[in-house]
Amino acid sequence: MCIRDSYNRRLAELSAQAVQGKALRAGDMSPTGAFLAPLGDVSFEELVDIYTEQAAGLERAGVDLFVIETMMTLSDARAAVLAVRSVSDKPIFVTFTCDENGRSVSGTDITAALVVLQGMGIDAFGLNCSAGPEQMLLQLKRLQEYARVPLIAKPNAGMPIIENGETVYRCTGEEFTALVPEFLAAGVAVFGGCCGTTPLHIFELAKIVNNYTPRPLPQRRHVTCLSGLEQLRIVPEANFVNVGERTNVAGSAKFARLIREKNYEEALSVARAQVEAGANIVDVCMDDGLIDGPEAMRDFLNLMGSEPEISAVPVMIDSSKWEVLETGLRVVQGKSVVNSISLKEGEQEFLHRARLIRRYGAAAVVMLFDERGQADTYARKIEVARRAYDLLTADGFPAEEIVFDPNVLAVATGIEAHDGYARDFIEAVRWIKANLPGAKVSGGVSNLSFAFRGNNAVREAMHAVFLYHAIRAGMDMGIVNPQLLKIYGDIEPELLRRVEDVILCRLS
Ligand code: THG
Repeated sequence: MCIRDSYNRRLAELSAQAVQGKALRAGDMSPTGAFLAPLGDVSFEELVDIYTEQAAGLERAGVDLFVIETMMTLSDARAAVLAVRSVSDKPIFVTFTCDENGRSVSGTDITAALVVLQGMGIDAFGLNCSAGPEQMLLQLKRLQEYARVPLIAKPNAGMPIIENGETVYRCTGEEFTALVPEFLAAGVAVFGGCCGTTPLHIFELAKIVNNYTPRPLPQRRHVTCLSGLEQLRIVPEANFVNVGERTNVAGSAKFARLIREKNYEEALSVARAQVEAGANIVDVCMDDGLIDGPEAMRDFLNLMGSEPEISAVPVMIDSSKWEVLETGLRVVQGKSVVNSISLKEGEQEFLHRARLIRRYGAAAVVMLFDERGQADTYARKIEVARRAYDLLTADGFPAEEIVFDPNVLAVATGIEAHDGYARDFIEAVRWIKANLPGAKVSGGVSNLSFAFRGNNAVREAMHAVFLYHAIRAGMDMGIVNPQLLKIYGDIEPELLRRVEDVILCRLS
């Protein structure tokens, strides 16, 4: 029996004797002291194993709930939640510590952390430690806007003061509880103390809190929400979301060369350029015969995670191999979107993967593909979209976390059967938005113009015309090169007319 396991069990047993059934017992979990790669030498999988050992001991000792506290990075919190969920169905509370700007130590905005973790199914979220009750209240008010779970406040007894080389806390019990009514108004339903608090503080707290009942949970609109260090909320009235395509070894010869040569420094500059040019999400794909996919995905996402300007935005983890997607899900910061899953290998595999994605708290691109192949006509697209939507939502997958991709296929290839591809995509977008509530629609826009490789003027005009019509039909996001986006109104009229004939299939 290992030490962590028996230690936690013994503590839980002692607490059972002490409370005699008169109180709930929380199994407490906090940072391990080890840093995740690349800052330290612990891998995400090892961290999950460490937390699992602890959670298993606490579960065997019969704790009533799990309290994961003083979280400083989102990765730690995700690892701890995954660990608890692998051994127990008991409630999970998570609290972060943050600075006065609401950032965790690793830079994640706490509202982004809330969104990720509530997507993973935790039961309450909040803050502990941090910079005293006043600043904590400000941050809880920000959290309140997004919380679908009760909020937790466990402040220190005021700001720490150093006196004769020792840290002391000066807040009296009364001062400590002065803001409780405001905390309650901000939706806080769980109170406690942290550094410097004594039984007296908790006694004062209990006196006040016992006069209140928790407020009912707010009914929030279900919004598609992704995050890097910051949140990206895709509300219906939001602008079109650009997904940067260049960090794709299959879509960029330059990026492929940089990854093969392990020149990660310059590869990162490709990602940075995408964000600077306006990418709201970065698509990362390492599918190439000469590249070790899982390793490259892990290393590149880790490096992106240590660059705040890049990791501000969410990642779209792009691969045709499930192993690579799951590797990405483990290491990625924030709430990402997996690109992609489909019904290609049948319902069982589809739902299995969707459940795993949920467990990691990510959203999913669903390609309109089934056992019969790619949906290339309007009728096939809506048939597969309906089926995938019904299967996912019946299984508990939130509709707003489904991003359909109705397959942007190349037009004007010289093959007549391809002529209606863009029109059918646009009509499928319209149908999905009208019939599958909450779902979002995306597509790989540059695929459209593969027949015009080498003629960038035509390609850019095609993309602009396609986007103009697809966005009006309801397309929410697209994988594009944000550095080369042209505006519909700027296209020379003759070119515009001809390109529009092609896109809308107006010639046949
Ligand atoms: N749907 C989803 N994911 C996708 C696609 C999709 N991922 C990949 C792809 N399609 C979208 N990404 C790209 C990236 C680059 C290009 C096209 C699509 C592209 N590249 C140039 C070319 O091949 O001519 C540039 C080549 C170079 O610079 O070397 O066009 O549809 N869900």
